[in-house]
Amino acid sequence: MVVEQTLSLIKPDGVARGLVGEVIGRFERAGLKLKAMKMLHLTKQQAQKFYEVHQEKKFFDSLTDFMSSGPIVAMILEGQGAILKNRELMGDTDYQKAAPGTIRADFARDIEANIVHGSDAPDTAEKEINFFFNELERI
Ligand code: DGI
Repeated sequence: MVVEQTLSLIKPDGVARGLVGEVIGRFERAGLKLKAMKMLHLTKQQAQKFYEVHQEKKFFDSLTDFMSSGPIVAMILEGQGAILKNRELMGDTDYQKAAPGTIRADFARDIEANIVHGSDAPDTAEKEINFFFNELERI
């Protein structure tokens, strides 16, 4: 399996509920290495840009309101098959369909406020990493 990097976000609900350490611990115990990390608060405009692929969806406005409602933690995770591994640790977008033991099954109570974001493919991982981190911030 190839060594990959992926972008992970702990969304405003995860930060507000004190789940940062819990989520990062799960990533580290699964063998994903933290290569960069910061806390930031997106503006509505920045959230719209990040989720632009969803701009035609009916939940776009509430999703971007939510994503700009409080601080988030952004991370670059690295490891063999990191993109899929992170998606597996997160669980299905809909927490009610997420496998037991996944972050969303264990903590999410809403399809939108679902604790974490993770890139879904190599091209989106590269794009999303570049959205949040410049060259100096990456090791
Ligand atoms: O990559 P994911 O976060 O698992 O899912 P995605 O890229 O399909 O959607 C991005 C986010 O948009 C997701 O984490 C929560 C929100 N979302 C997705 N589908 C729905 C939704 N929000 C609402 N309200 N309703 C949806 O059907």
